Amino acid sequence: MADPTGFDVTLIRFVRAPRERVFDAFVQSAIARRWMCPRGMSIPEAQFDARAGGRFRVAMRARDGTRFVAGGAYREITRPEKLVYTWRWENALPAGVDTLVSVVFVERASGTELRMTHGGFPDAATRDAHEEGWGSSLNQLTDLLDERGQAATVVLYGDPRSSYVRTARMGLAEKGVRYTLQPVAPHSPDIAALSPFGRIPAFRDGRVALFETSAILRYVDEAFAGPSLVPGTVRDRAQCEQWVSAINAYLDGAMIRRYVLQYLFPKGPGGQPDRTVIDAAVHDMTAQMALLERAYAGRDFLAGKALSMADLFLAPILFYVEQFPEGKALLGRHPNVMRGQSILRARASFRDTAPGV
Ligand SMILES: N[C@@H](CCC(=O)N[C@@H](CS)C(=O)NCC(=O)O)C(=O)O
Repeated sequence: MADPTGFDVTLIRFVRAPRERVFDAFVQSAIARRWMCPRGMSIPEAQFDARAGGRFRVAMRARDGTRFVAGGAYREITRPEKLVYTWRWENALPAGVDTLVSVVFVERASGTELRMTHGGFPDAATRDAHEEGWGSSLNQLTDLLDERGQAATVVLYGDPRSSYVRTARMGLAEKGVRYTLQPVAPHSPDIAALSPFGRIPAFRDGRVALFETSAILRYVDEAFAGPSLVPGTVRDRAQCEQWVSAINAYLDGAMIRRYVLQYLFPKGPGGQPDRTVIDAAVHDMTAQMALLERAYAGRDFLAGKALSMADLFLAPILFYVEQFPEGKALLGRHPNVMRGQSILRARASFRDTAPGV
């Protein structure tokens, strides 16, 4: 078991899959290479010789090409109940030190409870790094074996009518990530636990919890395979960031908060939309739309040559703007913006996330 003088990681996970399958995922190379690394990494090489005295070796590759190689020897193999093996990094911390992994597989009514200990780390920092790494790896194991796939682990919290929630949903759809949508309202207790400002969306991937749509999309982009949500060049990436930031800081304020919400939740005399507020918002929106019109001149996307996070932030906002008279007229006078929006609106990620209002 774990070294009493060392620092240990203990993780308990429920996977909705038969115990034999979960056990085999730890010892069969073809399966292990599909999950035994943190999200965003890949496994170019894996050999598992799971028999008494046998060894394993697994090479992980990060996106920047850095390789991390671990290997070890089996100490106990009791299929499908228990597995104990040593773990030694060739080139990561703690380098050249044997640590010990012990996994107990407990059969439950609808799946398997996995109790894992990785023990014997020399300090809290390496223990914490392994806790995060295993947490992320076990997310991938769940993706692979659980009948709900990624939706067992990846959860988006928020009302699907929210433009920001739609942005996050579109990003998940563009990446091809399955997820569970928990339809919760801003400032509800569920959201308060995840998002200190009470705003939606919030996000969870196993033990990783995030708030702020751009942070959620950054994570989704790097943690999962699929087309990139940020452009490939330095200039285009910066331009994408510029638009995400401007949409968050200025466009959302005028277009959604001061314009659309004034129609949806009128605050004027007699329960009508407040004209003063709407007129002032339309004034600002006019300048913003002119800016977008120039940005879309001769191009289909806000940054680079393909869809990016910037487009995902803008499309749900302009969808709402177009539902109300001044917004519809304004968009009608900006053909470049409308061309960009028609391209976005034809995508499954946009169609499948229609807010239904
Ligand atoms: N900066 C946040 C903004 C999110 C946001 O404002 N969401 C709206 C719904 S579209 C919300 O939660 N509103 C509640 C409120 O303003 O208190 C993000 O990017 O996620």
